[in-house]
Amino acid sequence: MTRDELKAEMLRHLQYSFGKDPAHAQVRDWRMALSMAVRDRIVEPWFAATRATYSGQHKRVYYLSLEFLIGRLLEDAIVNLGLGQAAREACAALDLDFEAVMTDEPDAALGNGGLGRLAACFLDSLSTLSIPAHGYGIRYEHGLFKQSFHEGRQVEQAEDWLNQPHAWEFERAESSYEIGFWGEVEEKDGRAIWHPGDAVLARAYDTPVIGWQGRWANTLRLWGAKPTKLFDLARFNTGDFTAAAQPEEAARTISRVLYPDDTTDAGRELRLKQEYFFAAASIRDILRRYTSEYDDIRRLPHKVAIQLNDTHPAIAGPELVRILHDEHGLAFDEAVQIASATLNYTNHTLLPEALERWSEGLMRHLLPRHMRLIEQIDDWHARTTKGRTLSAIDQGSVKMGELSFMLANRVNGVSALHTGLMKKTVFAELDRLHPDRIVNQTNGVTPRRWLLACNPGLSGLVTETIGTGWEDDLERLGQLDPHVSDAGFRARFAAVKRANKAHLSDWIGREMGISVDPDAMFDVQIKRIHEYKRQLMNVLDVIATWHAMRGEPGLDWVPRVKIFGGKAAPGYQTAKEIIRLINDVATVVNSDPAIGDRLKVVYPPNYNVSMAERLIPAADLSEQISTAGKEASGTGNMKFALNGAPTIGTLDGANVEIRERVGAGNFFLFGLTAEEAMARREVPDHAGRAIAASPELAQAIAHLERGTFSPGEPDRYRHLAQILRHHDYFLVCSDFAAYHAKQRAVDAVFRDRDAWVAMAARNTARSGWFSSDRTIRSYAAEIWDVTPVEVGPGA
Ligand code: 26Q
Repeated sequence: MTRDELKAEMLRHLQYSFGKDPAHAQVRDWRMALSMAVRDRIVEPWFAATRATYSGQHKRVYYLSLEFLIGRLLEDAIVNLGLGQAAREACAALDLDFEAVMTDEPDAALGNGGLGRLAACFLDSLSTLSIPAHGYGIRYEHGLFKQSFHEGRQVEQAEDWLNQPHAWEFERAESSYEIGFWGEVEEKDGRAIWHPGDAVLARAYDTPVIGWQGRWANTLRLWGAKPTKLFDLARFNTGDFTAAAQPEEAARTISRVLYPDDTTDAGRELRLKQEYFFAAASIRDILRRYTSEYDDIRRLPHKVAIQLNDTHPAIAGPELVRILHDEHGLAFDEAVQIASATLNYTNHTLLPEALERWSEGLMRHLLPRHMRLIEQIDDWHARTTKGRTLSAIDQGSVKMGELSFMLANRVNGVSALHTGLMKKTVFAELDRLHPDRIVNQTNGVTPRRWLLACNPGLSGLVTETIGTGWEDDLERLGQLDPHVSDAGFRARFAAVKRANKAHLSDWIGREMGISVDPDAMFDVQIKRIHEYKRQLMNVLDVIATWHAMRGEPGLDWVPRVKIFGGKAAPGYQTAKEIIRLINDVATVVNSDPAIGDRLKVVYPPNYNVSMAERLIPAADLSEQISTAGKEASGTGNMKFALNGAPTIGTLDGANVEIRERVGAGNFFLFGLTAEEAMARREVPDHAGRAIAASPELAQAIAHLERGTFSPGEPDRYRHLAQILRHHDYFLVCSDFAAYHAKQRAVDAVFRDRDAWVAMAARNTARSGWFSSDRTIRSYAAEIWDVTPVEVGPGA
């Protein structure tokens, strides 16, 4: 598509789709016009993919996830369709600021963090690999809350992405299912019939997901909740208008908000309703599609593979058994066998507080038929495995991890270390009973968004050096490796990073009013705020460094900009104290004349996917410092390495595999291993001993206790100090000295510019394996038993 064609299409949409005169159009109107012009190019490959899947009777993959953190979609579509240049030029010809048009789009923040972003990267790779697939989720009216800081404290505001025009979805009023809740189960002639007490409608909204070069498009189908009867006319006519609207309100509540909690027990009943609502609608839709094509329901696993993204959609298992047994009349054991040959489960965390459990009472009340089936599934498992000591029902609650495991063909972890720990800890007994069921699938990230689109400077250099083709064959980045010893290549690599940093410095100046030196080291930690991710250790290192700088202002310090980004779950008090501390430390450090430009702390509010796209290309150092054994994988770690930022990190999650691939000499390792961490927790007063052994740490904690960063309220950080001294489960104190020392090693390498650039470039050259295309190929071969559909040349 040429510039002129695209421009003409934009003008046509502006006029006929939106009824706007170009003379009066705002940025938003132009953004919509461009989006529609681009969207039109997706529809044909989308239809062609559907036709090819039907006519070839290909097996389909269904990815069920309560979160899809997809971010902005316009740039993604432009990049995948190869319309970058045409779009830039068309905007220029219309006298539009291309950047402004692109950044007008709100992020679709239908997720909390890693698990939701992984689902989005997987959709991109499934389309790129032309694997017939659907993502299924909820169309939340309000995505993840907006974060702002008031006097350093996190304040949450409702997010409102649907309030702005949205170009990418197609509402499918004809695809609606009635989803029941509550009620009774009637036994009749040996069969169970569930009579729900209440129901809502699940209505489909489809977003096409275009793959690389527009060869294939899959569908993300999100469910919105609607009332079964719109509105109580009788009540309305009596004048009780509020009561008349009540059924609609009640139903809509189900798809109103994303749970902003990625760890702890959250909003019981509504959360379970959400889970059943979307799982049941998805299962119904999958079976409708299957039965429209095939007669024999027993062959379901030959044509359908369902992936459960953590246990959040786990109730899909009992729902599938219910339909096969109660509605299709299959024997119970056969129904369970078919369901478990179709379903697979990915575990994303071993933290006990994040493993879902539902009270048996609530489950029986809300889903009476399902609760009985869960009991039967539990009995069936005991019967068929002799694993009688093991149960999915325990002390009045249903353990969704165990239930998902029992009903799965394959269960996977998300990094080698995490999968090993699954086998050793939470699922040890189930693994013994089913030794082939647990498999590892190390996470990956899409190189289209996380290199090509977000880092045009570096992707341009890559293409000039090794040619195109790496975008969907990322291992080809390995061909950069020999160029790293070429001083000319290193200089160009350094120039790209410098330009990205200058660009980010401008943004930080504009948005935050903080001036930072683009030649300083940009040291970045961006992720949800959580004790196990140890932002607290990072900020203690800032305090220690600041203290040392004040003591010896004459030393030749390596200038650093410490960048933080991330949200805390609204009910997670300790995480919120850590946020406040980072902001308080920033206030003191950034205005300290003794420090000047040598240390800055920058914490932009409302970290999201778009902000990650801005920060990662400009990073020098990637902070991946979780307590070993606690971060299942991490995916930010992969994005940084790919964009040429070496890691300072522990042997946790996928860090282990990153270090193996980029080479130990290009990774700053420190800290206890997962095994050592477990042993250390048993040592009496391990924190006290670590504090006594590290004057820097003792001094930093003393600053917290003295109120150095909270003048006027010296007690503000007492609680954090208490945790460090007496309840340091995440071993911040035990790892601090090693971390602080390793940061000085980082300084030393950074000082040697050439050595640093070589290390950074090797990170890019050796990160090809972390493409989500590799991950999806591996799921396809080892879990789903599907192969890519052959397609002709694309757009
Ligand atoms: C549980 C119960 C009740 C309500 C909510 C939840 C809940 C919600 C979200 C529990 C966990 C999550 C999200 C977890 C998550 O994002 N895990 C991350 O997954 C990534 C992809 O595999 C990994 O890279 C990260 O290591 C892991 O933390």
